[in-house]
Amino acid sequence: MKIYRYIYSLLLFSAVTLHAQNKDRKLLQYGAQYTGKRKDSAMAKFRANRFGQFIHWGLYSIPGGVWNGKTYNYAAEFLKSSAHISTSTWDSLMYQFNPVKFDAKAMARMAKQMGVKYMTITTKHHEGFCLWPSAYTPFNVSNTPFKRDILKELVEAYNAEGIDVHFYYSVLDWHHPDWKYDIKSADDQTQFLRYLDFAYNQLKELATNYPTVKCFWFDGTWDNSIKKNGWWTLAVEKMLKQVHPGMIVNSRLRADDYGSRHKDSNGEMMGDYGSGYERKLPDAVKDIDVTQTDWEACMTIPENQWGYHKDWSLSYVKTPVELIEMLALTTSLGGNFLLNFGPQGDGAIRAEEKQIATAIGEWMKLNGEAIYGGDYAGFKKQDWGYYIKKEGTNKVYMIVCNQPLSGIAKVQTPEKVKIVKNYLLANPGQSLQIKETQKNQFNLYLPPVKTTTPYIIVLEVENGNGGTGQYQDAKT
Ligand code: H76
Repeated sequence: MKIYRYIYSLLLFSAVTLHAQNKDRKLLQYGAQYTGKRKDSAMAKFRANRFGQFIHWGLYSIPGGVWNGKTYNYAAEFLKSSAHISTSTWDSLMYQFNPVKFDAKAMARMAKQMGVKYMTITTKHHEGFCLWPSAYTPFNVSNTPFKRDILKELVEAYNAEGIDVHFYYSVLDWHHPDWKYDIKSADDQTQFLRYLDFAYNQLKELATNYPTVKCFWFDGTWDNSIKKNGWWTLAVEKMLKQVHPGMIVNSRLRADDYGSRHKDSNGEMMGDYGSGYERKLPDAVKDIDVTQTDWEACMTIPENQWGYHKDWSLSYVKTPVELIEMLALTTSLGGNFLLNFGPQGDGAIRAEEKQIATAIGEWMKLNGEAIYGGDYAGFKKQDWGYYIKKEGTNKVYMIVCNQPLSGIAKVQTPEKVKIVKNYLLANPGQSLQIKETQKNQFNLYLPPVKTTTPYIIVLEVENGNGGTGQYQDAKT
């Protein structure tokens, strides 16, 4: 009898909470289109790629943060704003745009060597200048001394190296006369609708004329004007997916009926992956909820420079090992890591970026198998570094970033996970001694380190009880 009453009260309780949830749920026309992660092959490829190269290149690459002899220690692609330069003066930079050292094939080779599987290029940044010969504005590369379709050359060169290409597109546009930051009258909306039409046409043009593009990375969508026109963001998502089934868009594109961004008013992520982590990463202990959706973090090498800035000594510049650790952390939480490069105004890649690319590439060559197709492993985070589970295998990689002075790496296995084998990725013949210390807890005895970059221990796991079970939890 008791059990029936229990079941009955459970049913009653869940019926009541369900009802309450439904009542609180807002009916949305422009909210999330689905929940959870996409399961199709295009998204699986995006996810398995894990490591990408961001490229910021535009007219801002010419002054490189310096205007009339004065250096502005602010993001170089924001120089127009930080140095208070008029739109007509800024726009006339296009007549100086002649990147004679631009070599798409060399850039793609560098990216390949670095180990990225995709590249995201700024087709148009906030300044409004287009790297492709758009039919919708003369403010594009075909009207510069250089004339060539830079976007096409990049897409072809990267695709030839087997690297996917994604397009960054800024909705915010400092050049277009119909762009508005807010809508305060019917006239404002009429004007802004002209802008939205323009941007929609450009996006359709990009998706159609560069049909291998896999993903659109939207930016500059945070103003009230967009929040009040959430319908447009869904229209764009739908149009791009109509042009190419499998197309991927970031959450930053989207606003819903109430102006809620990234996540709709019911808390569901919009678009196909979260793109809120910019120049910062989640906390590997506190923020594991990021693993519930696909996501990507984008990162600069200096503190806050995306476009080329002449003087990197003005801010902290990350080392290759710091960047590798960021890549490992991101992968361990089921995210993608997009590392930014800012080519010079003449099209060359600065020496610092080349060195960083080389160093990361050397590491990726030996250790990349833990990154590609890597995912959240469900193990408790330990101080020595990060766990990465390899999709479709029985392997869990331990990326050791901090060598413990004890010489011991602690491992706590999740329920029903049994370690059957361990070895160094760099030397599969070498297994480490492992000792069970408590229930589901183990010590791995580490080799003395000779390396100055993170190294990897591979665990082969199977379903089963983690330990011998001889240790009981204390009763307290
Ligand atoms: C603020 C801002 C923009 N978002 C980054 C991805 C860069 O494009 C930066 O200019």
